[in-house]
Amino acid sequence: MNCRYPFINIPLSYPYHALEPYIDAKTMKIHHEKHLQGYIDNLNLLLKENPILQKYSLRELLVSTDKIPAKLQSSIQNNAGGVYNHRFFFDGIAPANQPLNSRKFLNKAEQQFHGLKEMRAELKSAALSVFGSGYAWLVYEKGTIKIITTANQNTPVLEHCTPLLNIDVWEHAYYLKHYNIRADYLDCFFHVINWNRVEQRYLRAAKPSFITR
Ligand code: MN3
Repeated sequence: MNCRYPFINIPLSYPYHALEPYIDAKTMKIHHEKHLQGYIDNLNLLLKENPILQKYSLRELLVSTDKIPAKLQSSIQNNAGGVYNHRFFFDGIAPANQPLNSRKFLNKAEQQFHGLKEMRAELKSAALSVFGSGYAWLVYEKGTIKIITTANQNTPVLEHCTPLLNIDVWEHAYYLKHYNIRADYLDCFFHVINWNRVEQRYLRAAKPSFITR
């Protein structure tokens, strides 16, 4: 994984049309080749102009805000956040109906939210509650799965929790297919969650020896 300057746009592990009919190929292509690419280009430019920051990984740029000069903090947050959030997003989805290898995460979620339907409803209502642009997330923190939201390209507080899944609710993620109807996009999104990836992230985070990094 390319996690240091210069950042490159890694090809997705599936073709753009692979998530049809739930997410259309055109939306996927523009999202990956224009939106994510834009954040990568802006981040590279920022680091080119500020070589002192080139030694930091993507994660360090987001977590070690004390090392970032005050005047650069919001541009770094927006652009490093845009790269992190989008890579995480594209890696958390996959063609529908993938066989699930293990159900440890889903069993935990079922137990915690009194059912998967309930977890999904809560996640959907969190995603609908994001005013303007942002993300809804499943995160793991201190033994618990939580649902949170972030605005713009903000990331969860990575020192304290491990992200398991994010839903991009910027309009560019769904406007071509669903126009302004975010709820319809969310119903489609639930078909393309890569539960095996969520499971891997969860198992890694839930290991007693796991240290967030
Ligand atoms: Mn996006």
